[in-house]
Amino acid sequence: MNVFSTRILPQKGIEVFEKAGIMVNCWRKERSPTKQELYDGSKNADGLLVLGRTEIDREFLEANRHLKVISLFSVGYDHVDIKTADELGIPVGHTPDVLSKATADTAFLLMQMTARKALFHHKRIQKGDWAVFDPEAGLGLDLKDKTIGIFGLGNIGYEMARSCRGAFDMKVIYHNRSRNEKAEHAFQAELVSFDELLQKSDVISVHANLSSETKNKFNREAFSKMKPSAIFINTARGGIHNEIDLTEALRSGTIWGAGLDVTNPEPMQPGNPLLEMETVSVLPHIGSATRETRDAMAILTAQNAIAGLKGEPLPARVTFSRTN
Ligand code: 8YV
Repeated sequence: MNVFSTRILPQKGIEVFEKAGIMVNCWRKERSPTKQELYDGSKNADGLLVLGRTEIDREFLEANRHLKVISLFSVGYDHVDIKTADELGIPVGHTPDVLSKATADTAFLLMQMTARKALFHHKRIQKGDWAVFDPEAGLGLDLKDKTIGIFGLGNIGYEMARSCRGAFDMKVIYHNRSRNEKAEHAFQAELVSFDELLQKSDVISVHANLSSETKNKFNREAFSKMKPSAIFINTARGGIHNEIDLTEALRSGTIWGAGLDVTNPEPMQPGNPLLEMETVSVLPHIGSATRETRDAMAILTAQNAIAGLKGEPLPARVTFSRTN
């Protein structure tokens, strides 16, 4: 048996395949495969590994019904038509849990970088602008005792809440489809309406899936309800915020700052006005990018694929009923 992988899978994952006697045919070019190249690679494969956000749509699935499994190297699955995969009986695996801490750490990092204008100060030094001491210059905001609003409190949101609570004694409020009793118990987290989240949070951190429910959720209207001192953090998917509205909200002082690991569109292009703002920090979608986390993701990606190839239940499967 063999699988086609849309990028080079980290060695730890390759080793799991080797032990199982399964060949991995990795796409080795610097860019992702085109649609045709994806079809060509999948044609004679028993399984498909999707690294990155290559779109897997209905047309592809219908043309590749022979696939025994599709294994995603990501927790997010917005690039895959899960409903059609379910209908065709192709199980789809993903990598939850193993990347929760690393992704939450990225949100926590962006929150601090933004609150203290870290990138702005770094750029100043690069320009030779380490000015004489001025007690009023380049000031940031404290986080101690402020309110963190978590939009989407699953495992990643939980880890972010834990860090905010532990490091800064922040009050935790959250907006979610259902109650998270574990977080309520651990951090006295309070479930609030979306409007309350906007109005009461000093920092809002997005940890939801991109879906028809969350797409464009943080738009002009939403930003207008936030505090002028608020910081917006997104490490989930760029499609959840409207970037034109966000840029305008920052420019006009409707909100204070933003920290983004995901942008809309991706990649963000050089010259984007957000990159010039003092209170904005942008990272190139590196939420899960640590050695340990990427290794764990590679292993789980391999385990999901192998289970699918053997016709066994996947350790971490996404199904349409779970996504809706
Ligand atoms: C991945 C991610 O690095 O897990 C996710 O949903 O966004 C990242 O961890 C990215 O999707 C590459 O597959």
